[in-house]
Amino acid sequence: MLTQQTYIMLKPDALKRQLLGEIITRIEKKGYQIVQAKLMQLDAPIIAEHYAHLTDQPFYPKLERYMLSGPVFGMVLEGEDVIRGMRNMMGPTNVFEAAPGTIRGDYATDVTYNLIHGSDTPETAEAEIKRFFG
Ligand code: RTP
Repeated sequence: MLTQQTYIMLKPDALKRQLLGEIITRIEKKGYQIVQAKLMQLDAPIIAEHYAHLTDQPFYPKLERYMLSGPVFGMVLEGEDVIRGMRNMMGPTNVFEAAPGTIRGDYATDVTYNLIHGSDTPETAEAEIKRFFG
């Protein structure tokens, strides 16, 4: 048993496309618990902190515009091996590699506008939960 927590963020396109309920239903049906959740409008500094590993990438301005384009829905999920489990449910960043049945594979058609973020390691999960929930 490896009960852990992860930070999941439904990005602005998920809210604009009214996919919040659909994605949350999948998470609940899988068996993960939502232990914290809130709607947030991010600003440029917190986006730069969250995507610090990408700020020098040519696509960063597009990523920043996307993340500023509307509210996001942040959640802390708890469950057994939930970090890996959610990354599997999300599918890879590149939507063209995301298999049907994954969230990105079923609903996203673009590498940037890919609906959802999930922590990739226990260390980033801890930092991200602290960043967005204090
Ligand atoms: P996330 O942090 O959002 O879960 O995404 P990830 O780990 O799957 O991927 P990462 O490489 O950290 O990229 C973060 C987000 O940047 C956008 N992106 N655009 N080539 C591009 O235009 C490009 N590459 C990445 C995506 O929104 C990605 O989720």
